[in-house]
Amino acid sequence: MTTSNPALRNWVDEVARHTQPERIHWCDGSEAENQALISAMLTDGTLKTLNERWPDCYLHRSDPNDVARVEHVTFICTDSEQDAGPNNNWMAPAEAHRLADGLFEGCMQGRTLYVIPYCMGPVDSSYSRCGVEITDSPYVVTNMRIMTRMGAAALQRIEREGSFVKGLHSIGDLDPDNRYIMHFPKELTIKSIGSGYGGNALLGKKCHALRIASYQARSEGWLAEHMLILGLQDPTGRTRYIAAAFPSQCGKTNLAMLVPPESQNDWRIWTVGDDIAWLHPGDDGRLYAINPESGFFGVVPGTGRETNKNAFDMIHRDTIFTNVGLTADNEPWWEGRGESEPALDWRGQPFTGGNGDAAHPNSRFTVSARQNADYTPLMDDPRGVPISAIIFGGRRRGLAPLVYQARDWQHGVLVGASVASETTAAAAGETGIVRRDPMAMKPFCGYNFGDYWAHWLNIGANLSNPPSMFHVNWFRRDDQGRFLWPGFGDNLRVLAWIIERCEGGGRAKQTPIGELPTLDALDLNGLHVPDEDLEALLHVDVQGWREELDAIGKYLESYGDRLPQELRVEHARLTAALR
Ligand code: GTP
Ligand code: SPV
Ligand code: MN
Repeated sequence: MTTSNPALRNWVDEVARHTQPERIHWCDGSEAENQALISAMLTDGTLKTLNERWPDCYLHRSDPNDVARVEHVTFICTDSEQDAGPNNNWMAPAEAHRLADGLFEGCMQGRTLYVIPYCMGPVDSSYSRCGVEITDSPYVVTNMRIMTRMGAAALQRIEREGSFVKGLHSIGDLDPDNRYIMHFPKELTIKSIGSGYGGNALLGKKCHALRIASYQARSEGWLAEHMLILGLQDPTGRTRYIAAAFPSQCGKTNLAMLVPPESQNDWRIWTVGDDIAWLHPGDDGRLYAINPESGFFGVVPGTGRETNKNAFDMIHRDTIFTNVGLTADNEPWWEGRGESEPALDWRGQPFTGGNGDAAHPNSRFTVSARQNADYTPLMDDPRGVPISAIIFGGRRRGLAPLVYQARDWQHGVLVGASVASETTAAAAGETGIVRRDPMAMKPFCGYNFGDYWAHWLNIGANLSNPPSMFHVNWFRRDDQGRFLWPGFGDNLRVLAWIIERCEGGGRAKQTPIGELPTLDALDLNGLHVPDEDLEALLHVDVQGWREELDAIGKYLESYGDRLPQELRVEHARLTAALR
């Protein structure tokens, strides 16, 4: 196989001359191709089979120094440093190319170069965008086949349209000192070397669908966001769609496929997406969302029958597990699985209980979205789904209440820009540190956050029927560290209030930070939350918020003259309300 597109042909030739692979394979995405890759990976130990209760499931162990995204070596290479902004690491494009090209030189000797044409979004949608990833990792190929529309149909679209994002990837020598994830937004180019893990290596995901796409979206009038998309069908059968931005490992996958509690089992959830949303203004003045992905690369630990039954069930067949433990009878094991015991940890070492986690805290499953019991064919609708509410959230043990509503879009943009959350194992580095993570996009926005907030304000100003905006926090704790809110399926109780608010109903009280449910507003039928916990969850700590507003103000001002004036006005308004 090859291509009629000269730009693609030339690029593959040029990369092959430079990286010197032993052979070149153009991926067609077929089942036969996938099976051949899996057999080869089973032979060389890249993948391991699991026992017969886990049909067509495999375990992959990544290099122990390569288990998460690496933000400190992720670069946005715009001409001017200002355009990347204080939210990104910046390198001049020429210097970045020189550095990357040096590392890529001859790096595929003895390996196969795979050419992966893919489409982010339904192949027949005008909102979708194509890319081609070149990689020397067959593990990346099998993951990209699940996560994107990969192969012949994508290549046909590329040949028809002529444009595509170029993503060059090699696992290199896996030396952390030789690891770089570089983005050249103007050239629609990504160069990633030295990692075989997740968002560092599956270039369609964070590199293309967020960093490059957010940059493109700004000039084209849409938004590329780190958001889940779900449909919420109420007992009358009416479905509304919401999009929610939570930072990495803060509950998107879980919310996107939540199982309603017993007392609300006449509600139904439809999962449209669990990680990325591309949002476009529609002709009717509403915002429409597509999920550019076709699978889930989800956090394994915590996935249990009680917490996330849909995810638990869907990962029992046709699933790639990365960095989980193993039981003595060769089943995958992770913290929160709730059955049996680990014999080996994620490195393949005997598990003694004293040497940390059995599954790595950022261990992941890769699975087709079609295996989810809440799958909806609307995932493949080229028009996307109309969004009624946008929800921001973070992981915070204090301060941020369970839920509050922003007055309007402009206030909502300030709420999104102010998101703070504890760091998690999704990225290398210390966990549990509260940091600003605006719109959950801190690691993913391909340009200056000041310009990004201006773009958000602009999008909202041009919508005659914009989504309502909210903030949630499922992660409030008491002094002993116990979660105050049960979370998971019970989060539906909060979503139901949000939908009521969107339709002009729902009991709410005015507070300086926004509108909160009154103590009797949430449907808590069948749930026991002690009164004092509910009061704490729905309390606005005015002194704490004054300090928070100070910190937010300083953070926003660090964007200098790129900070939109509207956010200064909103911030001043909130500060006054808290006085
Ligand atoms: P990325 O894939 O990294 O973008 O993460 P995500 O936002 O999809 O997070 P995910 O749903 O995988 O959840 C991350 C962790 O938080 C898992 O261990 C979950 O079990 C846990 N979690 C999710 N929702 C809740 C909740 O409502 N309450 C509590 N306490 N934990 C939750
Ligand atoms: C995240 O870290 O937000 C993820 C996993 O969804 S990764 O694809 O590795 O970015
Ligand atoms: Mn994510």
